Amino acid sequence: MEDKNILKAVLFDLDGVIVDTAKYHYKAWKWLADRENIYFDEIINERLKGVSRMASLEILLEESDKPYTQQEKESMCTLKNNQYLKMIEVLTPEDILEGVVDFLKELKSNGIKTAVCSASKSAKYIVDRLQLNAYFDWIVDGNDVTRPKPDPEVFEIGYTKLDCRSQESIVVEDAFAGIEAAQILGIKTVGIGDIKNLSNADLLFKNIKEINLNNILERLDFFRR
Ligand code: B16
Ligand code: MG
Repeated sequence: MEDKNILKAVLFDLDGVIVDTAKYHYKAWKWLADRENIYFDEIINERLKGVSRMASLEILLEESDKPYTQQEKESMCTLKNNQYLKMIEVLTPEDILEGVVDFLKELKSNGIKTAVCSASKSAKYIVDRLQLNAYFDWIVDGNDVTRPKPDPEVFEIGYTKLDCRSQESIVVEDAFAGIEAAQILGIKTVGIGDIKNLSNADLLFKNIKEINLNNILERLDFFRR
């Protein structure tokens, strides 16, 4: 029997899906923007979700007329990241978003592999702080990829490391750029968040608490093993 409709892998974005580090990214970028006298708000911040640190800075600098050298941009990224790293020192397993552990347990007990596929260079550190290592078969982070989302590289590495194919996988994402990346590979997508930011997702939930295998498999055209 052709098994292409059997779900074998779930690829999770990290920030905004497993843990709300997005709020710390926002605070750290806002701190940098204020320091440089650049206008920055939550609407602009939405475009930063899922994209790399340097690509985020480039978006933030669209509001500035001042030309910055590459070296200045790199030190701005370092300054922002240092702020961010200080903020995430406080993360504990209590910060795991509600519903995440239940869903991960359900996937494990159904023999479905899992990976974190994050643009963040701090993804491994964050998974450690959340004590979630045992639930993931692989972690792909911002150090493993050369091209940021919406390039699909991070997800391509993810399903390959899990020994699966794109059509046997789904992606769970909170960012428009991440959904776009998955769809380039033909991976079905589950968006977490608001329709106004995630109109491109195949299925959409307000939060991960609402997800379980029953309410995604059939709607994404997968069969149980
Ligand atoms: P860092 P994700 C992404 O993580 C964030 O959503 C995005 O806002 C951030 O710029 C990017 O990681 C890089 O993070 O500066 O820590 O390397 O959503 O792909 O898990
Ligand atoms: Mg995210």
